[in-house]
Amino acid sequence: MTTKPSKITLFGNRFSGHAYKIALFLALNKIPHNYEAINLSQPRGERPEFFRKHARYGEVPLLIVEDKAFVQSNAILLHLSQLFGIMSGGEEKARVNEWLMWEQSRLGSSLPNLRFEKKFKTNSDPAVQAWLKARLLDDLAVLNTHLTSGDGFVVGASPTIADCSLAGYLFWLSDVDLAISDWPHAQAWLNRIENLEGWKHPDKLMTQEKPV
Ligand SMILES: N[C@@H](CCC(=O)N[C@@H](CS)C(=O)NCC(=O)O)C(=O)O
Repeated sequence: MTTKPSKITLFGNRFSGHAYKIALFLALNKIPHNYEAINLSQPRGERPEFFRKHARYGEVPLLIVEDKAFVQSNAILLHLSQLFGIMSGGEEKARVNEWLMWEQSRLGSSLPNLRFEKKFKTNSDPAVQAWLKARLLDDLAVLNTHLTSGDGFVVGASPTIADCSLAGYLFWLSDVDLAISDWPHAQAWLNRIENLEGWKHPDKLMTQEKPV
């Protein structure tokens, strides 16, 4: 492990599961940090200047470690895991990385996009919702099947950054009118995450937020 950074700031939004992944990692590992809420209903050009300067793609999460900026949730998780020497999966690191890549292209795309269409978008196209829902159902089946075997977490018997990532949006599954109980192995795994010391629901973890 390199020297522990003394100043970490997470820029997030209380509706963002991608930001929650980082908040969850920091909470589970009791890593002191500041939290700054970004109002995503503001046009990109009107968001705080510091955020606009450092968030390369205009999105949360943005993590500032000392004076360096990091974006893209799974890249941030990888960086934090390396920085603190924790939750990397040890000898199974390649497997952890595999799930992080899958999350970005599948579950971390289908679920947030369907949730956005249903919860936040006016005049959402039912065909778009149907396409996203079909992908999401496939993704939940993949995750549930994977979790039928194994030692309790996505890779091995201890939580890794793959768990932080894959759980990012799942505590909000009811927002897309689905119940995790239909995927019992995924449900049992989420319960294990909920029982970890320091865990908080996304609605509780990113609270210093003005309503949007
Ligand atoms: N691939 C990115 C996705 C980040 C993302 O989609 N962020 C959304 C919130 S969940 C955002 O900031 N949207 C605001 C905007 O696009 O203006 C990651 O994993 O960090």
